[in-house]
Amino acid sequence: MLIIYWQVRPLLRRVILSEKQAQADRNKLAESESRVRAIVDNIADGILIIDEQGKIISCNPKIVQMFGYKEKELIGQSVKILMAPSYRQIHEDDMRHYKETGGSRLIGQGTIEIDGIRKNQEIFTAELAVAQFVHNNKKMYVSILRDISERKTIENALQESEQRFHSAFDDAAIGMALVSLDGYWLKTNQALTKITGYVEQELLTMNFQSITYSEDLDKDLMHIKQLLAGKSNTYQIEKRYLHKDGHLIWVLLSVSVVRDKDNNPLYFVAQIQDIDRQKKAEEQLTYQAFHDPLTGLANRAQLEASMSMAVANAKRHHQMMAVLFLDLDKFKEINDQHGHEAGDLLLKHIAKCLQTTLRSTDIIARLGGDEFVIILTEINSLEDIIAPVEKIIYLITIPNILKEAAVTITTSIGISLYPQDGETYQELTKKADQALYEAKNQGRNKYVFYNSKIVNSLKGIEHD
Ligand code: GH3
Ligand code: MG
Repeated sequence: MLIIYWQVRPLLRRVILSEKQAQADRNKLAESESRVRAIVDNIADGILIIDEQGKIISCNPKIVQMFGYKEKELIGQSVKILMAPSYRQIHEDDMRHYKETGGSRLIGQGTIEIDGIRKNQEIFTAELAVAQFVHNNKKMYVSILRDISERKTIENALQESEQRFHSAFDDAAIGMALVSLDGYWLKTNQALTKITGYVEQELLTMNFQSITYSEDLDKDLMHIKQLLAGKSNTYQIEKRYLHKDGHLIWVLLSVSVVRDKDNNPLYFVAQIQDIDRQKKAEEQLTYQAFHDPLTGLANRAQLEASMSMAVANAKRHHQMMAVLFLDLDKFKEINDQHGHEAGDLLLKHIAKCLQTTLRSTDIIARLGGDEFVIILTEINSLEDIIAPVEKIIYLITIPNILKEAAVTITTSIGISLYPQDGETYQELTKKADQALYEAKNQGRNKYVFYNSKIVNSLKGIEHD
């Protein structure tokens, strides 16, 4: 018995060992299977096993969740139940190809985008990858599906917003541009090419400095410096560009800086509005507010402002000034004899004559009618007053040809002095007007100082 035992012992041992081994292998397989099952059940992608005829053999919970069918509703069904009509055709073509050649065209393609259809008929975009394997000598397919409808919605929204930005940029009624940190145009729109006269290809080779009017460049650069230093987020200025054909054009420029997530500046976004017409109209209005429309000389408002400045300047430099009040003699008769138009021509001629005779530092204004006021600045002697006054009287007297008739006119002038006769516009013009009245009384075509005593004393100073 013992002998027999010793003889079969190695065999028994082998049997026991191999049974142990088989048990260990079974355990290992079960472990591995449960590991795979856990992965398949919990993976974020849907997994379908399909046979050669396209029938669903098995699916994981994610497929159930993705398509809204119960597992038992899917098993044994054609996979077409999960395909939107748009994709069914592709699938049928593939199946036909498979029958003819024995190979699926979908295999080895990586992932493709398909339209899936849920039980509630909602169509959604999914990513599909297909692999082939053999089970019990039968070819099978494993399809891995990922619902990307949310990603697609975001992608579409992004694309739409990008398109909206592009059309808002390209078709904007005002000029728009992206500008590099060193001032080069990176992208410009149609409206900007209209404002500047340059086409986009030309602008893209230039920087904004080269078309900025030199007088406006410093203020622009100062704002950019502040923007880059983070002292402000945007700035807005009125400035002038040099149009391609050479003329200046006023624009309202609004600039902001785009920064990366670390707050480093990337580029500028500029909005450029053509305000040339408003600006010119504004300039015209300002001009009209301060000038006499007939002669272009300063009007009363401008005279008042200029005289305040001249007084302040004379005070600072301890200088004298003379205020001359001119009124043409018997001007009404010119109008009566030659017509109002001829009278206008004469007024314009006199304005020109005054402008060419006096220094650029002197101020000449027409108060209306045949009245003019002149301020002679930087007076150092009586001669500095008398010489131009006598010259004016002489030049106005020279006959003029108006409408083919020789016209002669004279003028009377009243003179007040700063600081002796007053220090304000009101005082000085009032006293000059009083002196003018005196000149008219004394027979016209002459000048009279408001205060002859001062003139005498000035003469005395001169003689000393
Ligand atoms: P006097 O020597 O006293 O100054 O006599 P005058 O005729 O010049 O009288 P006054 O200065 O009082 O009148 C100025 C005249 O100027 C009155 C008006 O007929 C005329 N006048 C006023 N404005 C205009 C104008 O814009 N154009 C023309 N042509 N004449 C004007
Ligand atoms: Mg007059």
